[in-house]
Amino acid sequence: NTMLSWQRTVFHFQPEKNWMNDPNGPLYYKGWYHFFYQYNPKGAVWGVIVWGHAVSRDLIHWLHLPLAMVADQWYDKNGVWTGSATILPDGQVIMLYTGSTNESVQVQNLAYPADPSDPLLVDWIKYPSNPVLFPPPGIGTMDFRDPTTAWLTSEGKWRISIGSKLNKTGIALVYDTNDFKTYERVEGLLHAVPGTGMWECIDFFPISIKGENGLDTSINGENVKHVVKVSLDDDRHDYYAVGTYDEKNVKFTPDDLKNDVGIGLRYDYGIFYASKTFYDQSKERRVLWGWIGESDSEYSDVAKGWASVQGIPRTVTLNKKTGSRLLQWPVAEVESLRLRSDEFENLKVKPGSVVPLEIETAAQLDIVAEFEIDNKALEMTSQFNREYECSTSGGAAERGALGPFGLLVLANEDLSEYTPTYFYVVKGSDGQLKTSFCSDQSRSSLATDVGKKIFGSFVPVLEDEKLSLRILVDHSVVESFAQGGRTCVTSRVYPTKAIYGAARLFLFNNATEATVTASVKVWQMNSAFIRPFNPNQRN
Ligand code: DQQ
Repeated sequence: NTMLSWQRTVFHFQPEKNWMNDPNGPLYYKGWYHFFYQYNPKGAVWGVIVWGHAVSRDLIHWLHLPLAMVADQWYDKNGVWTGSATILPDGQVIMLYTGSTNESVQVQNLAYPADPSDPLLVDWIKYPSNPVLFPPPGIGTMDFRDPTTAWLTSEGKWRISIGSKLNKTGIALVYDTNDFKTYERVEGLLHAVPGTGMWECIDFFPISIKGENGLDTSINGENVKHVVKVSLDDDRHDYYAVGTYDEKNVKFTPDDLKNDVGIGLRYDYGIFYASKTFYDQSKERRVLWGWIGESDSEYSDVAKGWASVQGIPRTVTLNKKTGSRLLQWPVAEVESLRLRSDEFENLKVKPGSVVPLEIETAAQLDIVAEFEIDNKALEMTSQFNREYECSTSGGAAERGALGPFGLLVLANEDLSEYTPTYFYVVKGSDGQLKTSFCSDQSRSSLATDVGKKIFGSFVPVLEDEKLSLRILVDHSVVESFAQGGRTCVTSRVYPTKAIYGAARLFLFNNATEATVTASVKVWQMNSAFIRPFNPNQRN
């Protein structure tokens, strides 16, 4: 259906057609990045899921390969569900995934490459004695899924975690194994948080306190903290906490027990789910993949013949300046898509104004911007004793003394469609400034069957820091990062007029008191030409 073809992205990963969901088993092998994903080859809605597969040299330019695994065994007849890769010290690749059996029981299965000498890992073998794990006593047969990448214990065993729930408590079960074929349940739970419900797609990884480099999943010890991420089935968001992993007691303890309630920070305050990291040994970094679903109607998905994209892979580091929080940033390779750029320096944007930025087109952009509020307004503005919340606010239309201001992306000429991504600053009753970073979908489309929520959250801003943001715009995806990636917000928007050459970009300031000074650099982005692999290209 060409009617909706402008919604297709050009540099975010997506299959040629049909439904996609979770990222699966990402890894780097013999010069290639591998990406597997939950895929329904039969249509644009979730169904009997198999594993799609693509490869890339740089995490951006992808080539589609044949399906890696299909639902052809009794133990995965209802779906080859989410799983993770482990690379053993000798280079062997182990894949563990959840199968939904012919009776919809969730079991764990083992698979491995048929030909380890093939850098493309085209063919996969399912271990003949699958399943390797059944739901343990006391655990619901449909509450046992998504094995993590394995990490080594100091005894030299491999350890994995699997998500589940006990009543309303989300839990991370733990198993040890020597050979990935037989497993031993480890007493206790890696982590558990009452009231959070089923934990999907657990991710567990070490993070360096000092360095900027990522760490292999098995690293532990001094100068290392750990991250637990869970995907909450009940509210469809990914939450994490930074904390300490006590190997002996098989226990993760979050640093911030008070504010985090165990697992309170979100990777992304917009649409981003079932995410998973991997350690990229070629560039010594930890890279995060996350599924960006649709927020239009299922009817539209079927009409356009596809659903979902993946976020641009993000490097993940510990935010040294703000403590137990992560920084996420699009992998540097995405910058290879930058074409021509336009720069706008020190523009004064007055309260209540909209300033067009004259650039070629605005449907495929990488935007970097900085904002400063004038000092007089900061001093004069009165204190506020209410917390500002992006999601319950009036969005970009709600005016305060010191916000909102930012950019209108995917806007059309007469502003009947636009998606504001912005800061909103309030002076608290203690005189301190508090900054929120939001993305407002409420006027993003004239269509009526699409999500129009306002997303966002608080972003820590240190003294003397300017407000800074980065936005990747790709037709129907807007991925936004504030303060170097302390707070991230991803939107799906479905403009009907602000498309292709008609899409425009504006600065706006809807504050009542503050003039802001803005500097913006905008790149036109090339397509990543994601396409099927041509065997003649092999080498
Ligand atoms: N998606 C998979 C499950 C996982 C869920 C099924 C999360 O393994 O729990 O497609 O989106």
